[in-house]
Amino acid sequence: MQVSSPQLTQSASPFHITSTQIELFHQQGYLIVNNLFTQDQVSQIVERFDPLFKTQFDTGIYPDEWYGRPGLSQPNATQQMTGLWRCDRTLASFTLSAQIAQINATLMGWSAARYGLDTCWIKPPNAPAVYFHRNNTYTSCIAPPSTVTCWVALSDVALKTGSLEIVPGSHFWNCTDKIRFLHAPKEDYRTPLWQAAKEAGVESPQIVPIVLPPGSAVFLHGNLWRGSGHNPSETKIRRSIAISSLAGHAKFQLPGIGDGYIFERYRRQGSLDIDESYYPILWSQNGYRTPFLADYCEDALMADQA
Ligand SMILES: O=C(O)CCC(=O)C(=O)O
Repeated sequence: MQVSSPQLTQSASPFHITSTQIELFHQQGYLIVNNLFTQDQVSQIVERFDPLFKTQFDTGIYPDEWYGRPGLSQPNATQQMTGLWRCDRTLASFTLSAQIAQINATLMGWSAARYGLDTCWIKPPNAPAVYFHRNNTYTSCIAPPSTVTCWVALSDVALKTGSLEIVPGSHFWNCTDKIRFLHAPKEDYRTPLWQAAKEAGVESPQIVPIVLPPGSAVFLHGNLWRGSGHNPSETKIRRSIAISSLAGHAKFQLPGIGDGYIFERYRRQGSLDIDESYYPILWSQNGYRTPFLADYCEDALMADQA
């Protein structure tokens, strides 16, 4: 196993993605974009986490998935919450932003992108590892079973704070994965990666720790293998937010095909259409955006561009 540094890429405006960046994304399975959020925006997001994990939901709606509850979980447990936009309109103004959906769609060559998942990851000092996995494994009840994630650092992210780790090029691997409970594995958190590499005939996968300052982002192909190590810091909390899109034209697979323990909650009986009330279209080449969004929240990043 080798560990090396990721290739940095720069763009004039973080929201303008060049053809070179798209090419790099397809070759490597990831793309780093610096300064996607301002420090003020990072603070606006981070301020919302404490009330959420204390069960104070702005909209009164509970999240889809929720780990690391103060008073209930181990104090060093990784805090993860998914389905943030339904709980909190400030977070929704970022996670439903057309700007991020446009980058996600552009990298994937989609003419539109809809909401997929929005998740915060908060790793307190001494937080345990997160199993290596592929995000597309969690999307297999959707056609195409394809997602792309904008993972934004909300604190300094580095090996010494339990960095996100990725394996460049692993989005091409012909291998299997299965849905797992990702938190605090008893075995080596890289075990699923070693198994996948073996299946794919890759002898020595190159693991790259992502190093980012707050506000900078890495875009991840849904088939790219990723995980994160334990946070060895005694004082520093590592925080991020992951904003994933599905293709605008995505549908459900026929019932019984694939898995999606969150998506399946929102399947309409008798239809393969994905309901825009739960999975709104956030950006389209033709300008369409699901109408209710205009009343639900601002677009925090659009306002910044104006
Ligand atoms: O931030 C982490 O520690 C894990 C994130 C992750 O695995 C993901 O976004 O898929």
